[in-house]
Amino acid sequence: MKIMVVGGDGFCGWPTTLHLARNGHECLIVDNLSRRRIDEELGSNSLTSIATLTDRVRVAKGLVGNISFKILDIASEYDRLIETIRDFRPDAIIQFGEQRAAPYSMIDDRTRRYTVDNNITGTHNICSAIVEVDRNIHLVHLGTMGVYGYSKDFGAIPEGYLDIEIKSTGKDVSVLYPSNPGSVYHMTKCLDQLIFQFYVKNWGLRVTDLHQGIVWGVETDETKLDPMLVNRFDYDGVYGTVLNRFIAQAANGYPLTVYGAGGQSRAFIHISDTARCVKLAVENPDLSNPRVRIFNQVAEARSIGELANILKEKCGCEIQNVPNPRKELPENELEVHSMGLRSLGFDPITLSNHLIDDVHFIAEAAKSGFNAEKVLTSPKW
Ligand code: NAD
Ligand code: USQ
Repeated sequence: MKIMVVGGDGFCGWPTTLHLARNGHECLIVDNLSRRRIDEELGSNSLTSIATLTDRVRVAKGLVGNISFKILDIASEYDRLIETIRDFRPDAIIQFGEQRAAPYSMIDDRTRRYTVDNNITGTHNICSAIVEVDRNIHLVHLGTMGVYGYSKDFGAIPEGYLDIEIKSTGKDVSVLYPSNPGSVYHMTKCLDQLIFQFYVKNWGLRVTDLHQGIVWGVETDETKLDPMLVNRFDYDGVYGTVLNRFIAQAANGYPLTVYGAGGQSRAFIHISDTARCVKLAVENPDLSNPRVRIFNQVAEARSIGELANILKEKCGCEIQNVPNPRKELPENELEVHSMGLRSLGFDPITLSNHLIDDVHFIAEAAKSGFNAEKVLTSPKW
């Protein structure tokens, strides 16, 4: 298949592109390199030394498969976007290209507005361009578990739609799960859902929205093929996600920064499974589905305190409970359905000592890049 990967230079997009190309797909990465620029703006860095996109793609072409790239901002360069889709004629477009850090979206007025402008306009531009070029292009979008909130108020979290009975008519209906975002970033993913609903209803677009949990891990079978293919590894207080942060902290003798008492439960998935799940979704479009197809892309749910204790037992590190900079439930139960991807063959990797060792090894090897001053940098909201 011909696949356009928007955001293919990022943490999830890069290993996914490699995985698709290694499995015979022709991939075109579209990225505006904004994530690399935000590193400069925040004075933060990937723990691993990532190669330039030009170098990554050159090495990948020789070792992995058919990959090319184009530097393009999908939010502000609509004409170039539509021209690129016309020229490349993809069977599928994968949309990873959004500002994805909740803390970044809550720093100030500028980052709130940037996150909304970038994410909503970019995603809408893709939908609009598909209408003009070819409505059969399958759009696969990376959503988030955060669209649901993280409670069991409506029982276990279903895949996108909630079956309810309307009291006044006694009728059973299925509605989009009530959105409950916890940050401006998560709010943009809720708004994306409405864009998809309308484009599917009005123009019959084919859309799969993958509500992914927190991704952990760094390397995949493909990124390990050459040091130039290494994936980025964020550990700072704005872009680092919790388990990777804890592993980097453990490797550097920094106490694990549990926000509050650690009773928050979240869903997790390993980076290798991100790549596998996206490949399953792309290779299995559902032509007959009259509505947006929504899958929960998660392997397991764990509490933050539980994660910290697993690492404490393994590495003998200390745990430091710090005041929670976020407005979120101090504790919650979480149960998530994920039959959609499993029915396509997803067999999730779950947290294991072996895998933690893998990431810990990289965090140890990249120790010199760890800047302790960048750990507690989250804004408060
Ligand atoms: P990332 O920031 O590492 O990668 C995003 C990429 O998109 C970057 O390379 C960036 O330069 C590019 N980009 C952003 N705006 C763009 C624009 N307007 N035009 C072109 N390129 C643009 O993020 P990630 O961790 O790889 O996440 C990818 C997607 O997966 C995001 O949409 C995110 O919401 C979703 N997701 C991530 C996680 C996670 O734990 N990392 C979990 C759930 C969902
Ligand atoms: N947390 C800590 N200590 C830390 C960092 C975080 O206790 O040092 C806690 C937070 O308070 C939160 C949880 O860990 O309760 C998760 O935080 P996170 O930064 O790992 O994840 P989050 O902000 O939710 O965002 C990440 C990705 C985002 C994706 C989301 C999936 O950055 O792109 O959408 O995970 S989910 O959380 O399932 O909505």
